Amino acid sequence: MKNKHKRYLVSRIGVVGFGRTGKSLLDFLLEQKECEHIYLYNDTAIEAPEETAARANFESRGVTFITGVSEFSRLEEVEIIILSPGVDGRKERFERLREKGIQIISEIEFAFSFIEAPVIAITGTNGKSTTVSLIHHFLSKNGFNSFLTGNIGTPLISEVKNIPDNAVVVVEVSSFQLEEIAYFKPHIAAILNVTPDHLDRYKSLEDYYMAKFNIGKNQGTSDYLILNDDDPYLKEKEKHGASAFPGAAQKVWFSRLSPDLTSGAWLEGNHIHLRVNQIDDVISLQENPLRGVHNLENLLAAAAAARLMGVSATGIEKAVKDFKGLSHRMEFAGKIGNVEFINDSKATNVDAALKSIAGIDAPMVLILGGKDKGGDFTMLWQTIKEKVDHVLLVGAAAQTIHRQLADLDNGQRFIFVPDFTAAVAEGYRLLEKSGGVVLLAPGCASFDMFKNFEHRGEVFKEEVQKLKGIIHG
Ligand code: UMA
Repeated sequence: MKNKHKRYLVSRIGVVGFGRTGKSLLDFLLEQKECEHIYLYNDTAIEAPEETAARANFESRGVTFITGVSEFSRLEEVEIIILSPGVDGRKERFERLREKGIQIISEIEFAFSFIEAPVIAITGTNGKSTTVSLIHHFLSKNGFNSFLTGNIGTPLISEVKNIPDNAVVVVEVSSFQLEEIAYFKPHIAAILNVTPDHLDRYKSLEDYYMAKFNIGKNQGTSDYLILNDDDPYLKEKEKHGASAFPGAAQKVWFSRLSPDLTSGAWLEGNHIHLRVNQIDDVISLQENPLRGVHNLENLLAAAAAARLMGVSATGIEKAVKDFKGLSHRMEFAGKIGNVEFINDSKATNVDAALKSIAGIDAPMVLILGGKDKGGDFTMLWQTIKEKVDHVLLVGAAAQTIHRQLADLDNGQRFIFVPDFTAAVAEGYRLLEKSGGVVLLAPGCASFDMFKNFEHRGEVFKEEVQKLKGIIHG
């Protein structure tokens, strides 16, 4: 085992959070002989039947469970703590542990210490999952042994032992995962965009954006950082010169709107023009299956990353054609008569909802609401006014959204609905005569009513199918 692999293997190690990440970390740590005492801390009790079974299994393998905030100080017994992304390591309680000399790292930092293969890491407020999936598809279709992991759903640590040195690791990283990194160093990184999100966790937008900028902080001059030239914040930062972005990577800019970039990736009509390392390539998007302008940005970033990794332009062009879009991202959820239902449950913040709405040109009913993350819904007003006939408000944030938006329109467009059964039925009723699109682009997290955004999207699709059954008998 190489030295860097040993960096975090200590005798007394703690994992915080008993979700997907925590469980994968425990599985991995139990196989490491250096880790003699493994602790799992979770703020809340572990009570759901499937969770208690998982806990019993880990306990039988030697893991010590500590649950409940009153027990937090027992983490003082460990040398290193690995955090799940949902756990905010910048809170005072973790500061106190740091003062006692305990090292606190994120799961991607830990997992990275075991990886020799090149890593492509993608962050950004929106578009991350589609972009990593595109890159993975471009690589896999062109003979690369690519692994797709991270925030998209599979913790990086769960793949580590399967990754040979000649593979390429494509990892979606969230700002949460980037908060506690020390050596994490992708060969190719991208910041797709930065717009307001997660303001329930961050003190300010700047604070949130800086967490994302961490992605490049360890990159050297032979690495690449792909950046969005159309993003006002990133563009403004660029004016600060070499110090604008942490790290020393070569910058590769992409743009959907400016055909006058002198290098990087940009759109020319229905083509992507790539100029990386002084080589020009053109990729046709004639058979691009992805809906929405935001997906053009994802394609530009993905094409640049794949090309930098050595995939040919022809190879990328061929792969674009048979890329299957992801579930819950502008996904076709069914059609009843002339009413089409689109599931964009992954639009969990205001900016993502804005882009979803902008991508549709038809009479529209929008389903908005869920768990508010401190979003500014007034940002939606202009687009709603131009494109949306009615807004159905659902979930815990319904009143907040109504307060922010209703004054602007005497409340005319807004209808409260109790659940998704009612939202689907009402959306259909409103568009039954004219035809159009019922768009689920909630602009909020899902945790008020659902397990996660996937669950919310599945329920939406089921409700559409149920209504279809009722109407068509
Ligand atoms: N917990 C605590 N204390 C806290 C917070 C959580 O004890 O302060 C416990 C919870 O009780 C629970 C566990 O931690 O038992 C959950 O941990 P987690 O929230 O980190 O969830 P995981 O299941 O490990 O999933 C995480 C990511 N979740 C979050 O970032 C919130 C998943 O991203 C990711 O797919 C997964 O790791 C694998 O890498 C989801 C997400 O919503 C999709 N991400 C955000 C986004 O995309 O906007 C960043």
